[in-house]
Amino acid sequence: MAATPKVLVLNGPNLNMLGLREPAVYGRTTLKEIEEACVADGKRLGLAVTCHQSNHEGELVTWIQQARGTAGGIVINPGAYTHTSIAIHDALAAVELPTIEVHLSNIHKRESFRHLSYVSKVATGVIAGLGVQGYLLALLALAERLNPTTEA
Ligand code: CA2
Repeated sequence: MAATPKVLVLNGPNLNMLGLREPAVYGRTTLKEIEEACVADGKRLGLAVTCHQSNHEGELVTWIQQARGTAGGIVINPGAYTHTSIAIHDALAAVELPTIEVHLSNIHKRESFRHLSYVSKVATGVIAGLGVQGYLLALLALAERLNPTTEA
């Protein structure tokens, strides 16, 4: 039997505040609930999901680098680093893993400084504006690539 592919779910700065502040923009679901849903859905889709959150750019870069050779794909919501981080762009480009960029909010409907994403330039796909469902759709997209027999 083939080994279960590993997927890394990364969340960037301030996403640890989910469910605690600004529910009108980011919803009422906490990061812990999102991570639990990712692990459970991952299992259903035949993926071993590991989740991390950091408020530090370098820590996110290290996790991306470590995914090389250990994970089959990455789901990342880089938070505000989406719009600023060439370091995260470069790390994702270097590991060459299928990567789905997720945003809870539709960044294109918001302030113009959120319209540019450095991460989109190296992501396999981008999901924005679907809230928590975005993470689960991202896992489905990776499952179809990593376990070709997967069905929604
Ligand atoms: O829509 C998204 O998922 C974002 O990545 C969220 C980032 C924002 O900078 C991006 O432009 C779009 C911000 C995350 C902040 O999360 C908070 C959650 C609760 C309370 C305050 C901030």
